[in-house]
Amino acid sequence: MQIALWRDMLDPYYLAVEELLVKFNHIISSYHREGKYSPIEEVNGRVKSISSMLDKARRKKIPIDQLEQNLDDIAGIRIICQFVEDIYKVAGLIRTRKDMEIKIEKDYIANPKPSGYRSYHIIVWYKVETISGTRKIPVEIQIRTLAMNFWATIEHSLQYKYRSQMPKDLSDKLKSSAQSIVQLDSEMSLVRDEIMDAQNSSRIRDNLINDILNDIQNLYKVANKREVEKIQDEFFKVYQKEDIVLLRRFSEQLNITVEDYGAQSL
Ligand code: 0O2
Repeated sequence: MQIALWRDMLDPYYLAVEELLVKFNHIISSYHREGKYSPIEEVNGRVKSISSMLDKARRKKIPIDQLEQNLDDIAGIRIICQFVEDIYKVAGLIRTRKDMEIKIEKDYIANPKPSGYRSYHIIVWYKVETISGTRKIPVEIQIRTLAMNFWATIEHSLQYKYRSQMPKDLSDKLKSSAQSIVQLDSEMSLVRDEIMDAQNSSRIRDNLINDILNDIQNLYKVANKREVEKIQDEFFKVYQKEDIVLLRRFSEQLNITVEDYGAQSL
């Protein structure tokens, strides 16, 4: 593969990353729209830089013209979760999808790397449609908690700085801080239900307020202005009471008014 053609070679990988980001972000927003806790906190993706591909090829003694056949992480997606349990939920979710075919799974949570690295990796086959036809390419999906990601980001920068010569006291410190991350993740798991409840309530409240404001705006187009202003004043009173039950009741009553006016889909 000539260097000049690398941009063409990478094109399908860019497409795969873009499409997968849309799909995983859609999963997050679907959970949120239903007022539910999302096992995915955030997602990001990248196509491996050419210099990082060259470094890896040199490290693993891969001939430059065989990079595509030998590198599974040219396209990479990173899914960040709040809790370890969510990681396995997301892995299960990926296994059920028809648009991703599992190639390899690596559980570095059950079997951490000697460095202390923890994360769940799934390499999937993913099809993209290009102007030259369908391409089936591997994509590496790394799934980890916020805490694991914090550790991996710091450790990765230090690895980059020291290459293969990380001072022993530093690598010992990283190994011991990896243990603290295990501890942190397991303590957070103990309060997972409580945290999920709190986040769900806040999301349900946000959704209710959004629905109410949408309804008021729709009514404004068709109903008597004074009546709408009265509804709005009532809403502010209910809103200030900070009571989700009252807010839900208000939203249900408002729905009936909106239906009476036929203003649901304005
Ligand atoms: P970068 O710069 O992040 O892209 P294998 O052939 O399966 O033995 P491979 O392909 O390196 O080896 O797979 P592995 O070991 O599952 O690692 C894939 C990616 O996981 C790495 O890509 C890193 O992103 C991450 N990773 C693995 N081990 C560590 C680690 O000890 N610390 C950190 N911070 N990340 C790690 P790259 O290409 O090595 O790096």
